[in-house]
Amino acid sequence: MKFDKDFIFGGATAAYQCEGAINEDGKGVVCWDKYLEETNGYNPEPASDFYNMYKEDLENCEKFGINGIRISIAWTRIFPNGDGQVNKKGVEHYHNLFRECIKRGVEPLVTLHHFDTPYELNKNGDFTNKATVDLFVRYAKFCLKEFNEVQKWATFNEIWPWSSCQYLIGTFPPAIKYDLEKTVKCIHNMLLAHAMVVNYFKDTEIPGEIGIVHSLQTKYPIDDDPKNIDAAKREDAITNGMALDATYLGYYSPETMKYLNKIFDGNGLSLSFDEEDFEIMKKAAGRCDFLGINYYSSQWLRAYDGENDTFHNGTGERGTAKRKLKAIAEEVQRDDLPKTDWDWIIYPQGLYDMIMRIVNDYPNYNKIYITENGIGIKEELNENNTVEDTQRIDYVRDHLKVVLKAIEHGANIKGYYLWSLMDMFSWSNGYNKRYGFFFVDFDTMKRYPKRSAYWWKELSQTKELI
Ligand code: BGP
Repeated sequence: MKFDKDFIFGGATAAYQCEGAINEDGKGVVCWDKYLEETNGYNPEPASDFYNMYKEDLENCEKFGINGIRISIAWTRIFPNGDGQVNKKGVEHYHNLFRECIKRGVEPLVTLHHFDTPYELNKNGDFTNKATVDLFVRYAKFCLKEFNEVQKWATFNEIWPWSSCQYLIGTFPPAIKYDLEKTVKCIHNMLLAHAMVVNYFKDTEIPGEIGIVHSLQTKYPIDDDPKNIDAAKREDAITNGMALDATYLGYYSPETMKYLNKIFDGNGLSLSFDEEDFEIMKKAAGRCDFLGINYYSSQWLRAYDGENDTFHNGTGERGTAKRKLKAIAEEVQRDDLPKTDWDWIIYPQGLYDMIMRIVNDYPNYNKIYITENGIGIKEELNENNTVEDTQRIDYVRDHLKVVLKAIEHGANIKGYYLWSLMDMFSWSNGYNKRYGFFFVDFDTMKRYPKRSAYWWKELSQTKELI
């Protein structure tokens, strides 16, 4: 059970969740700035202070064998309002950060949009508005040309969660609930923006790789009742099918359209897309260098035709999550499987099933990185100034085992980035859901390696999973 010598043993971050410095050096306003305080009651400042402490974090990476880092650029540091003039200080900051990565032997994989749309653009409809697509493409082109230290680019992080949390579940700003039309429009326009950026990257022959990061959970029917099988397919079509089809086919397959139409019919709506968008998507479909998979959990589903009814467990109080979506599906909590305090079922086999589905159904996927995987735990420092996070080690080991199995069965997987490199805040769950290799004391900003960091160091040296 060994990884190749060029396998990336990485750690993942996202600008808004770790940088802090939200008003420094000309940064513009992000849709979360006010929203977080007002609705969730916690502050994005100073987060993990990565803006000022990145040198220390990268030094830790080097010390602990972490040879890759997922970073996102904050759009509002480059174009403070999403539009207009370039903010030189923001540009300079990311040059310094990327240079430091290279100096430490920690290769950056850089995401252009990780849930942090500029406030004004989010207010005007986020990606449901095609004006945002054009502005995103402008910002992306600027970054791709400017930051030539970067060899690995991802356009978006998690189009489905970003769209559905804004417009369906209502846990991300502007917190609109149960608007299916907006949700699907947002997904589609982001997939279109991705394709436009990929085409630009390839047409202008920018060196390096470009890809996209999708959140992919396997959707299983709770039993073999045809109605429940149908529900799992509906859920799959809107969460996974749209994203994978657009990325690798350049259109939505007849199967995906069949289940999307069932969802829309069941909600008394009709579905349509601009045909010319598919021309752009088709051109990009074979040109995507890698797929980033974010995987935490899978879902079991049964048919549901009642009214929408959801509850987000953002506090880690077990058994409180609820998700029933009209004419899509109801999530069934399987009590026979382990889960986290936030009701996320732990199921590594779901990652294996997803990888093999991609390998079989989308043979032009090229290459996969596991761009996020990890477990959120309520943790405290012990008397030895560390955290004995054996639960995290077990979680990661079990997921890496299926990664190795998938590689053995023909999947081209080239790296794994733990979510998260160090502790940071979670969008809708606050600061007590910790994921990092490094414990962050949010009062002093001091970092402490957890047991998992030592385990990772050994793994990245030996490449052997035991
Ligand atoms: C992904 C996001 C990350 C991160 C992670 C953990 O969806 O890309 O930004 O937050 O999930 O999720 P959570 O913070 O909800 O626990």
